[in-house]
Amino acid sequence: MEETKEMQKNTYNDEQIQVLEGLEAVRKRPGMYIGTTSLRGLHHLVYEIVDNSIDEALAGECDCITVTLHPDDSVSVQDDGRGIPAGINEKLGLPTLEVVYTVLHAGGKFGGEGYKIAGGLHGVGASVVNALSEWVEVENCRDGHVYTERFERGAVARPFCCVGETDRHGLYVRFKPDSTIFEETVFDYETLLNRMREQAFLNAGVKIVMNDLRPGYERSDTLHYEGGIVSFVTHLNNQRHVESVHPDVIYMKGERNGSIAEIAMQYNDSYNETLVSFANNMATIEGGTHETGFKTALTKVLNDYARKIGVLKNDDKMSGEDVREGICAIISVKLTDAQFESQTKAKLGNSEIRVLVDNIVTEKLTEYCEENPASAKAIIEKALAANRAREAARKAREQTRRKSVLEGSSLPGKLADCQERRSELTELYLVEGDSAGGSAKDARDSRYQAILPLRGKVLNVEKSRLDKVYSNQSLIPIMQAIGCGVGDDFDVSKLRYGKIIIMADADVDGSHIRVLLLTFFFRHMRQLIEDGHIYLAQPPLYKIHKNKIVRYAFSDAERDAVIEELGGNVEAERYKGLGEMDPEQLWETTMDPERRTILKVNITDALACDEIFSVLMGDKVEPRREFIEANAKYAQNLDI
Ligand code: 28F
Repeated sequence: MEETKEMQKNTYNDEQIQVLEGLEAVRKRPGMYIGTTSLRGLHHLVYEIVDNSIDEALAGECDCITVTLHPDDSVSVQDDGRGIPAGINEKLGLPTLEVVYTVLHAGGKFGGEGYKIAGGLHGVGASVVNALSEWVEVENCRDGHVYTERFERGAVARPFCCVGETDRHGLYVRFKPDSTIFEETVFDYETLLNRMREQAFLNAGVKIVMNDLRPGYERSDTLHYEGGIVSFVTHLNNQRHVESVHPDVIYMKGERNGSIAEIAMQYNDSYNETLVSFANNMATIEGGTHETGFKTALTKVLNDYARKIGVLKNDDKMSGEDVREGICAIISVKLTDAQFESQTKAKLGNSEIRVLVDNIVTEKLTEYCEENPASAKAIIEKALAANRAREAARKAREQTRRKSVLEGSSLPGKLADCQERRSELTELYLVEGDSAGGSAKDARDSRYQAILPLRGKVLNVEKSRLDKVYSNQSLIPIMQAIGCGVGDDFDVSKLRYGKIIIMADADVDGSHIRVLLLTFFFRHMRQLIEDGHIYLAQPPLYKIHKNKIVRYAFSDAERDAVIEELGGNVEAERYKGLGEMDPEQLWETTMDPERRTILKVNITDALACDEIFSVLMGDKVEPRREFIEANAKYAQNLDI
C-alpha cells in the first residue's frame, strides 16, 4: 500500500492521464471543440471564459465583468464573483482551479448539479481555452487569499499556489491564443463588443466593461442595461418609428420547474419581422420550441382579441406572418437541461419550453390587450393591413407569372443570356444603365456570362409593401432572370446563375444602386447572400497612361503609386462611369475572371446587417445622417 502511494507522487494516475489525453485531443482536433480555427473560433475562446463569469452573475454573485485586449494579443477577463473554491478535488487529487482549467467538460460534472447554465456554442469551457492557448495565467481571489496558477499549451507551468492576501474576490484570467493553432490571432474589438452588448442585454444588470489597450486603438466601453431584453428591443427599434403603433415595449416573464422564459416585444412601422431567440444566452438562429410557442400564442391571442372587439368576422383569420409584420421581439429562455436539435445548438428542442412560452404569452398578452385597448387596436390594425397587402401581393405574383406565360418565355426582354445552363458555371451581371449594359454585352464571354441592364431607379424595398415589390418594373426582370422566385415562393434549386454580380459606377449614385439591390436581396432572397451568390464588381477609378502603356487604378493610393512608378509625363483620368470604358477595357479590368476583383457579399452578423439596412434605407433621417457621417470613410466599400 505504501509503495503504491509513493508511486503516485512521481507518476500520473489513471485520471490524470485521461486529463492530459483530453487536452491533447483538443489540440489535435480543435474544430471538434470550437467549430473552427478561423477568426470566429478565436473570438469564441473569449466567449467561453466570459460565459463562466456570466454563470457567476446568474448565481447572483457577480456584478461586473471586465474584458481587456492587451498589446501582446492576449486578452483578459475579470469578474468580481466568489472566485473558485480553493480546495483539492478528491477524485483527481488536484486543486479545483486546475480541474476547471485542465479537465474537459469540467463544471457541471465536477461542480454539482445544475451549476452551469450559460453554455458556449459547444459547451466546452475553460479547459478548451487552456488547451488552445500558448499560455494562461489565472489569479483567483477568494476568502481573503490570492492564488495563482500558470499553464502553457494546457500543461501546468507554475503550480497552483497562494501568493498573498486581499480583500477582493473573483477570478482574473489572461490568455494568449496559440498562433500555431489559429489562422489569425488578432482580436477584433467590434466583434467582441457586439457579443458583450448582447450578453449585457440578456443578463439585466450585469455590467460589462471592455478595454482595448493596443497602441493606436485605445478605447473603452461600458455595457450595462438594467432593462435587460426590454432595452434590447428598444435598441433594435432605435432606427424605426414605434409611436404610430404602441409606445411601450411589452415584457412578459414566467417560470416553471426551474426554467425561465422572458419575452420582450414592440411593433414598429416597418414591414419586417425581427425575431431573435436565445437559449441559455446563446442565439438559436434556427429557432426551436421557444419560438414556436411564441408564434402560436401571438397569432391566437391577436385573432381572438380582434374577433372579440369585432374587427374580424367569424371566418376571417390573420396568419402568423400577418401578426408578425413589423414586430421586433426577443425571446430568451434559461433552462438546466437544454436539448438541441442540431450539433451547432442553433435549434432548441425541449418541448416543455413550447408549453411554457405559449402559456406566458397567452396569459400576459391577453392581459396587455385588455389593459391597453388603444395599443392593442393599433397592433391589430397593422396586422389587418398586412393581411390585405399579402392578399394583394399574392395576386400581383400570380399576375407576374401569368404575364410571363403570355410572353411565351419567363425571361426578361433586356436579358442577354449566356449559353451555359449549369448554374455553378454561370454569372449574371446586373449593370447600371443602358450604355454600360451595351458595353458589357460586347465585352462579356457569352458562353457563361449573362448581362441584365437595369432600367430606371431600383425600388427601395425597405419602404415598400410586398405587393409593390412583386409588381415593380425595375425588380421584375431581376426576379425573372435569377429564376428562383421570392419570399414564400423562393426555391434556390431554380437559381439560374451561380454568381450574381452587381456592376455599378464607383460614385454616389452607384453606391445607392448597390445598397438598394442589396436591400432587395437581403429582404426577399436572403439565402442568396447566405449561400454566397451575391457579388459586387470593382470597376477601376482611374486610367493612367504614358505613351502606349495603359494601367488602371482602383483607389487614389494606387493611382499615386502607379504615377510614381511610371514617372515622367503620365496622364491620369478619372472614370466618370462604366459607360466611359470601351468593351475591351471593361473586360480586362472588371469582367475577366483572370484579372478582375469581385467582392463576395456575406452576412457576418445578421443583426448588425439588419440595423445597417434599416438605418440606410429606412425613413428616419437623423440616424441615417449620423451613420453616414460616422462611416464616411468606409462608404466606398460597404461590406455587409
Ligand atoms: C474570468 C472567468 O471563470 N469565474 C468563475 C466561479 C465561481 C465558482 C466556481 C467559477 C465548483 C466546484 C467547479 C464559487 N463558489 N471567470 C470565471 N467563478 N467556478 S469560475 O465553481 C467551480 C465549481 O468545481 C463557485 C461556490 N460555487 C461556485
